[in-house]
Amino acid sequence: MSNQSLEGLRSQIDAIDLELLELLNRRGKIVENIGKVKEEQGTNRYDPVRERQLLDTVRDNNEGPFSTATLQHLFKQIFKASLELQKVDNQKTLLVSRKKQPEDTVVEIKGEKIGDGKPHFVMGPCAVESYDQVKEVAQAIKGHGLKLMRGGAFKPRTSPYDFQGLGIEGLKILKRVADELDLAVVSEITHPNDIEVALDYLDVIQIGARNMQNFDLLKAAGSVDRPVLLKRGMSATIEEFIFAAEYIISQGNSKIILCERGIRTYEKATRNTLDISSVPILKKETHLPVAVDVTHSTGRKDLLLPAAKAAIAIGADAVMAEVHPDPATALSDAAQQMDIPQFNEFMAALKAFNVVPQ
Ligand SMILES: [Mn+2]
Repeated sequence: MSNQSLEGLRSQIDAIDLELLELLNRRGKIVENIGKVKEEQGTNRYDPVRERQLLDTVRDNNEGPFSTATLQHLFKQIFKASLELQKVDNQKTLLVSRKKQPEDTVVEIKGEKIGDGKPHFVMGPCAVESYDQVKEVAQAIKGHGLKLMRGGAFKPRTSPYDFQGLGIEGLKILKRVADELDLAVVSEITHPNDIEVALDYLDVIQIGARNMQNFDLLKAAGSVDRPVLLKRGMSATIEEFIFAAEYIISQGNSKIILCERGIRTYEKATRNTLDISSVPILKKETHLPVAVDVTHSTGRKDLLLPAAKAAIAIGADAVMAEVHPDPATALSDAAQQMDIPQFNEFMAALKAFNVVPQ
């Protein structure tokens, strides 16, 4: 075959490629319009029956030289790309999305403005054990000019035989101590039916890692006017985490603080793997403030300070850690809670790091 005819054939291919490109994008525009119509109708974007019909049409009309399987594979890729096109469109409409609201959400809790650009701290024991225990930690928190006190009353534990928390009694202790010292209480609620009761005792409703996809609980927390601290599930992707927050905001409550608390990986040197890069990703994708729980992500006292520095440096709005007057006797997470002198050192080191208001 002469060079000239080869060039002629190649220019035919070039023209067809341009035509294909134009046709694919024309198809894409129609797909976008279909997406809009489906959204108005509230119908599902993915339609397997329609896709089957299209694949059958390819089979019935294929005259070669490509095999039907090859062509069906190529068309499957086109269908997949079309769905992706609609997905990007769909994400624009998420209420937690930065595209929906470009400015930061600031969650105000008794004067503390989480998301105002300064680091905030949520400190306190893993579990509420007694009034005296909570009071001692609360005084140390107050001593550092901090406002937010955490403490677990409902404790979802890995083993059903481990300490399950004091329940409502624990919430009452937290509330009493917080009132005495003008602190705000952050505590976990594990059952949708307890959300209403929690309003009497809590300034922030925490939804724990194990409940991140408890959709009834998310909806219940979303239907009240109280800030929610939502922890990332231990095996949840960032996308799943964002959708969990969307469950809350979709019910009307936009006072949400996202909390990275480490994810499960093969690494055993730490209790979980602190996914530090999730912080800027979450802040980029959503308008919500982001906290980092340095206790449960690392599970190691010697890593609390470097992890807290990293969290603040990468843009976290709050750091959460556990403090207990006598960690050795704690009913849960004994190994990883700071005692009060360690907590004082932790705060002093962060002040020296020059990120915490003096
Ligand atoms: Mn704990």
